[in-house]
Order: sequence, then C-alpha cells, then structure tokens
Amino acid sequence: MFQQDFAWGAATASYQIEGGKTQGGRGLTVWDEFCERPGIIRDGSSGAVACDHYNRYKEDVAIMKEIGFRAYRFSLCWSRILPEGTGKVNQEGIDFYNGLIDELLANGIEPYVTLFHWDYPLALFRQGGWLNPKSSDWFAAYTKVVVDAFSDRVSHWMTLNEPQCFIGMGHGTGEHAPGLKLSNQEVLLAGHNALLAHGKAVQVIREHAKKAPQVGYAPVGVCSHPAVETPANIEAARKRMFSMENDSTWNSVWWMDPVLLGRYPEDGLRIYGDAVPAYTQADMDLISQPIDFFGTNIYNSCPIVADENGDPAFIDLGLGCPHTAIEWPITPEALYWGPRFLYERYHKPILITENGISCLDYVMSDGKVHDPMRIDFTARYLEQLRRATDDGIEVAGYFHWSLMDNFEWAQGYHERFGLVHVDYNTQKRTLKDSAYWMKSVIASNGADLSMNLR
Ligand code: GCO
Repeated sequence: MFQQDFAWGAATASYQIEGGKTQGGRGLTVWDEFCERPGIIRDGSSGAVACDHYNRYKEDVAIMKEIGFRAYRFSLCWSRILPEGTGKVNQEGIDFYNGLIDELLANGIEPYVTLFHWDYPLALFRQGGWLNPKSSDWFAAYTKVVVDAFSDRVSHWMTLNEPQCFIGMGHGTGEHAPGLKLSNQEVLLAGHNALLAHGKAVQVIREHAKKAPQVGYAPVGVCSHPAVETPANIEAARKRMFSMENDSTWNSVWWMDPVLLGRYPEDGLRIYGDAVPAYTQADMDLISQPIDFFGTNIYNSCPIVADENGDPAFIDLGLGCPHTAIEWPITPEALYWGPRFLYERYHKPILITENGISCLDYVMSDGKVHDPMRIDFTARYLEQLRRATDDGIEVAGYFHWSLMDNFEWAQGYHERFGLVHVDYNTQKRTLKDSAYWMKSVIASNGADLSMNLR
C-alpha cells in the first residue's frame, strides 16, 4: 500500500508549458536561442507559446483539482525572475509564480518547485554559463531570491532536473540547448559546477526558508533490473545500475554519488581519467549537503542477467518489444528495482519525480481522447512501485509526466506525454481517459489500479 500522505502529482517544466516568451519582463533562455537555429527542432517549433500556461494557469490548476492531484511539480523560469540571470529582479515574474502558488494552495495542491529545468538564462550563458567558475554563485543568488519570495508557502524544493541531460546533451552531444559539443574535460567541469550549484542552493534553502523545507534533487534514474529474479541476477543488475561502462554522461552514479555519498564513483574517476576537473574535499562536502528526499525520473530500465563470472550481461528485450511512441521500452519493473536499488544505496525516501509515456493521442470522433496504452502503462508501473512500498522501500510520492501535452525539447510538439490533450491551435484542453482513470487511482490512494480499458 502507498502511505496515507503519498504525494500523488503531475509534473511539468517552465519552458515546456509556460509560453509567454516575451511577456511579463521574461529574459531570454538558451532554449529560446536554440529553437531559432534552422532544422534543430523536429517540427521547427519552440516554447514561445507552448501551452500558454503563463496566461492559463488558473484553468490548469482547476484541471489538476478535477483529477484530484494532491501535489504539482513545476519548475521556475530563472530568467522570468532574473531576466539577466543575476542582478535586477523582475517583479512581474515573482507575481506570476505567486499567483500560481496561491492558486495551487487555494485548491489544496502542494507545490513542489524545481529550481532549474534546463531553461538557463541566455545572458549568463554568454558569460560562460555552467563553465564559468561563478556559475554556482549565480545559482545560489537566484535561489536566495526565490526562497525569499516563495518559501513562506513552498516547502518542497528540487534543485536540478536531470544533469545527465542538460550537461550531457546540452554541452556534450549538442542535441539540447545550448547545443555545445565540448571536450569531456569541459563537460565534466560544467557538471562539477552544476553539482556545486546544487550544494549551494541546498545551503541557501536551509538557511533562509521561512517554512521548514524538504529539499531534493531530480536526476535521471538510469536503471537496471534482473531479467529473472534470482539472487545472482539481482546482484548483477545492482552492479550494472551503479557502474559506468563508458565515458558518456548517461549514467546514475556520476551524478548521484557526489550528492548522496560525497564522492565521485571510483570507476568513473578511472574511466574519465584526466578529464575529471580538479576538485577539493571541500567541494564534495558542499555538494553532499544533506537532502531530505531522493527525487528521480524513471521511465524504463535494462534487463540484466549474471554471466558465468557473476558480472552483468544485457538481455535483449526482443524483436517488437513493447515500446512507446517516442520509442522508449516499456519495462514496469523499473519502478520496483530502481527505487529498491536507490533506497538500499542512498537510504533516502524516494520520490518518483517523473514517469510517463508518449502516445499517439488525438481527439477522436466522439470528442474524447482514448489512451488505453497510457492507462495500462501507468497501472503496471504503479503496481511495481506499490510492490516496492510493500517491501519496505520508503516511497514518498509519484509525479506523472506530464500533466498535459507540451513542448518535448528537440522533438517539438511531436510527442504527447500528457494526461490532458492540448490542441496547440486553440489551446483547448481535453482530459484523456487516463486523466479520469488517474482520478480513481488517487481516490483509492493507489489501492485500485483496475482498468476498464475502452
Ligand atoms: C526529461 C525531462 C522532461 C521530458 C520528459 C519526456 O526527463 O527528459 O525532465 O522534461 O519532457 O522526461 O522526455
């Protein structure tokens, strides 16, 4: 069973839903610039308008209320609050988030705030961005403005969303903004500065929050699970989940161990070698400022068996394996083994800060959006998460990605992850069947996951 105060929520991010690109004094972000590059976004779109949440947030909060969400995870657009990233505060930006927070609380919905979900201030990027040694101080100063403004009502905070992506894809492969293809040295330096920023933000929240804060972090959970649940396969899957096979940034441990254990993982230091930036124990002490919960985004995991030496060996998911519209595998075991392995390693309550599925949704001839795949997917993943709680893993909540269809980064609007369909031409919201199903799940606190698939 899920705990009585389980945080049933939906998740979004500022650049993906707000729009209002030039409204209310907002400063430009690296994603605004990135989207203007020809051919970079699949459908040539941007988040300039997105779901127009900046102007429609009251309607969206009413939808959250209708579904019965107890919590809502959203991110703040740093440059809506500090248009230049530092310096002058934009009161209209503060006013917008005050309005959203007040609307949530008036509807009994707990705000869970992500400080940074990739929309980095363009003005700071032009000063070096995460490569600038001052970047963690910039982030700390931004956090102070936010905590002063909102911490009388907000008590749940996440610092960074998915450094694997905004560092790895934004600074290494160039698939995401700011579209850099840097050396490993520079990528890891940017990553180290981002981790320092996390630590400084935790310090600022602890020192200045008006309401007792619960502070967390939201890296991707790059997960593994035993293809067959034998002791050897379980150990092999655990070993793989917390190891690094190569020098890419797509892993769990390089981003989790510093924050939770105060050190970089040994095999990462070996694999990255000279690319590892110079750092001090003081850095690691700062980065590993205690946090209260371990937020993580889990969508799928790799099936593993133990080879003859007990080492992890991948099992192919097989031809035509179940997958989502964005071509991610469907592996519900991820929400048992990911939380279990993470809890056993880091001993922090687990918060699923993202989990969801992209489907080929559209408004059908009956005016409804039937999305049986999303219902089946979510039921199976929640069943596994419930199993984890039954096995004693402390799971504090589940945030479905996403509340509504939105701007899916380099894929533009091609992918639909929402429980609520958005017609981008009219901004009409339509609750999908899964939204009504989610309502019944929340009402039973996750006890009833039955599906009357249509
Ligand atoms: C992520 C991001 C979200 C994505 C979602 C679907 O995890 O990549 O946090 O912004 O939109 O995960 O890809």
